[in-house]
Amino acid sequence: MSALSRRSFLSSSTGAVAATGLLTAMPAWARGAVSGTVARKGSDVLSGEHLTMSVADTLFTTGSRRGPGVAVNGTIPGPLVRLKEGQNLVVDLVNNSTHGTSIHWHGLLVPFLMDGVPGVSMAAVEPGETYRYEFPIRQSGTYWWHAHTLQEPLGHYGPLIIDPVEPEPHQYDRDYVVMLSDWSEMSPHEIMKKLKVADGYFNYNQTTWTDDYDMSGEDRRMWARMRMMPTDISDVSGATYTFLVNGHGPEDGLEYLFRPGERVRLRFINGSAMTYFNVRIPGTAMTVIQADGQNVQPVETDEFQIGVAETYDVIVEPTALAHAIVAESTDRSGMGVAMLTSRPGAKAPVPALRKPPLLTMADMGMGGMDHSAHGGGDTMGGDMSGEAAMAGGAMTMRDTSRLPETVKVGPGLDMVSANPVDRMDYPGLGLEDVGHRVLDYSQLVSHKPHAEVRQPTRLKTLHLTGNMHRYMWSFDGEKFSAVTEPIRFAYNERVRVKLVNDTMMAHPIHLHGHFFELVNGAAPDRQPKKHTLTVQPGSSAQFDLTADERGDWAFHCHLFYHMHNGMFQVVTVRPLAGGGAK
Ligand SMILES: [Cu+2]
Repeated sequence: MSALSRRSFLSSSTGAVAATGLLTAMPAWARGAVSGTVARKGSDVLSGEHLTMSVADTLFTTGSRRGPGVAVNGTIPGPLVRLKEGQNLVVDLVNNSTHGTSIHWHGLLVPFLMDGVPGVSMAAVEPGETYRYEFPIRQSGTYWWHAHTLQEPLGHYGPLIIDPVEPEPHQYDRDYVVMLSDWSEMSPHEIMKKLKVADGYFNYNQTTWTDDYDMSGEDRRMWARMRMMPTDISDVSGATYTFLVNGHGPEDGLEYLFRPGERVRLRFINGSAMTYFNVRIPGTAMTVIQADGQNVQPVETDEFQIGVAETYDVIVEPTALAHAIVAESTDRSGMGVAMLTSRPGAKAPVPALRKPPLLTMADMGMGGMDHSAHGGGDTMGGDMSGEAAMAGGAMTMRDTSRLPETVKVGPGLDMVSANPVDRMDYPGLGLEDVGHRVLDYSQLVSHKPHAEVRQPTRLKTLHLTGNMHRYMWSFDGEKFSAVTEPIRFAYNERVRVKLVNDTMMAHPIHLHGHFFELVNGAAPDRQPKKHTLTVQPGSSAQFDLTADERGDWAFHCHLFYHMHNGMFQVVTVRPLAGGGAK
């Protein structure tokens, strides 16, 4: 935001104070009630050992859209919390809004009572209340914070950077946050209601007999018979979302300045409720140096997909006058845009939205099946051998006898992956054939070897399950409200967790309070550490976990409406009392 518009914001909020007669020293955002206050876009920086973060209801506008928002310290996103590894932190969370609130420190190693998940580690902070967080900072890297309540999609989130004690492994001249998010003028309650009524409500890319998708009539009949759509990629799309970069919509012209020849560090954080982004900076390569706050061996790439709640730090050395930073939603219904520019106002062309991708056999959990038996081709729009094979596929997809008995079969489960395979080397939907380099998980290698080299002593398998048509989501067929037992790990146990995705959507699975290591083909002591892992549609993915943080921890899909509709569990880490963990 420019100095000028900042000034006009300040003067207009002063006007509001005078008009309502509240001549206190409190700024408008600290008083709570909406009173027409519009959130400022972008973050201020908060540093030090004692911070105050005040939550307030607000309005938000972007482009021609205007609707409800929740601001922290007056901005969306809220403040950039910038800390130093080894310091202590005290945060007073002041709730001036009309709903329950909390802050979860995403990716931080904190005592579990400081983890900020209402219902698991604390009660929601009610309107008018203040809650004090207090914990030491034991790590460094790029993270973020967000509410674990319905306020999150409204704007209650912000970036978190912890500078390391040791010097950074890479040199750079500028250091910028690129926080991606999605905002709707429709309230989260309303969106949830619409998804319950019709899961395709926001899908404007529906297939019709007159569209120009590359599909045969046979394929179309097959998809129709399964009551599924190959374009069913995002539950909520650009039809209602505006995609934001640091709170700025595409029309706001957000700029990141550089001088030619400089090395620029961009810290990408996906703070969206529901949107996976494909990130490109046409005309310049990106060198990925950090994933989820952990340094990785540098990987040069031209594009990467960032799941909800993941972070990637990259270094770029731009050469042109300007480059567009493009964050295209995976369903290609819109994009977040900002300019990396060497001169204020200079712009690079923004590429057009690419054609929406189509789901494939692999996304249906048949990735490893012998396609030749069905006539070859692994896209549903390919040269499958006809309706009989399709009908067979549709039957296989509902074959619940393939599930272990730990999975509850019921109305909450409408699909089973017949042959889920590991897809760590998959770049993400629609990026298989873009004609340039795309990052995938198999390329991530820990920058330094880690000390933990124990082999896991146990394999814990969990199925990611759902029923698209009823908009029910779950682990092992049971939504959270029906679950009676947490997932138990013994303190210090080394366990391998296998996630099997029985749905046709990618789920970003997040474990609180820990890092786990992706089993991605890297040497055991170089497996990359992450806090959030995308399990690709119809696939399996494994991570190794050392359960070395005591307490009760949330474990959930980070797609907001999946979490709220059941894909949530509690992981309990306790010392063993007698027998072994189950
Ligand atoms: Cu999910």
